[in-house]
Amino acid sequence: MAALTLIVGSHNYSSWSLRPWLLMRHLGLEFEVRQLQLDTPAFDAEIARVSPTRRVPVLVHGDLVVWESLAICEYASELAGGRGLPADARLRALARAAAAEMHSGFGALRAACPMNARATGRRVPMTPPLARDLARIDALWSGCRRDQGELGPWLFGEFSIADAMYAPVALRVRTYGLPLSSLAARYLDTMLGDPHLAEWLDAARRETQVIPHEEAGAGA
Ligand SMILES: N[C@@H](CCC(=O)N[C@@H](CS)C(=O)NCC(=O)O)C(=O)O
Repeated sequence: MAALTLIVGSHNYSSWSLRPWLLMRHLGLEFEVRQLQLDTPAFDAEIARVSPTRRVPVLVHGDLVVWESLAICEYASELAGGRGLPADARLRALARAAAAEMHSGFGALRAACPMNARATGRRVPMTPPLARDLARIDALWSGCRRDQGELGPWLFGEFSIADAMYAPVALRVRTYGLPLSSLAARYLDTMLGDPHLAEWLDAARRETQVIPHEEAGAGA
């Protein structure tokens, strides 16, 4: 198999990079990571050479270049023989719906609470749009726990693309102290206890880069 290279942004800030990276780690795929720190001259100089959208993440597999985090996750799942999605067709449809909902939605959460993996103790105002996004996330997480809890600790039992998509949301809940129901908080604990996520967090803590416009809720 040709070498797989995942090009990612800053560990601390690049939520879209975290998603396929975490899935690929869970799938046990061998891959190299190339990092382009966001918001730097090096990023601007390099990104157009590797990404048609000038964004990360990008997966390079031989002469194949896959952009868009969700497409990378789907391709990684295929490389792993379909792991990363539930074997059951109905659950697979629901996992894909949950993943797509994250990929295309939750604009208020993403705008108010940028991923800042290493930060804790941040606070932002709870506006109605943010509360609506959070309520929907809570309903999804707790519904999955209720319906699939006996299959395993993740949203659809085993770790899937859906979990990869919500990993940055879990980090946002932690950073900004967002409130969750007890059932949804159980899923949060599973995610925050994940050893692969801990590896990404360690890398984020070692980074010294600070992007001021991504630093929300400090001193609030
Ligand atoms: N829809 C894209 C979003 C990718 C994206 O916005 N990536 C950000 C980093 S998290 C980026 O590359 N930003 C650099 C820029 O816009 O200059 C995906 O799912 O991969």
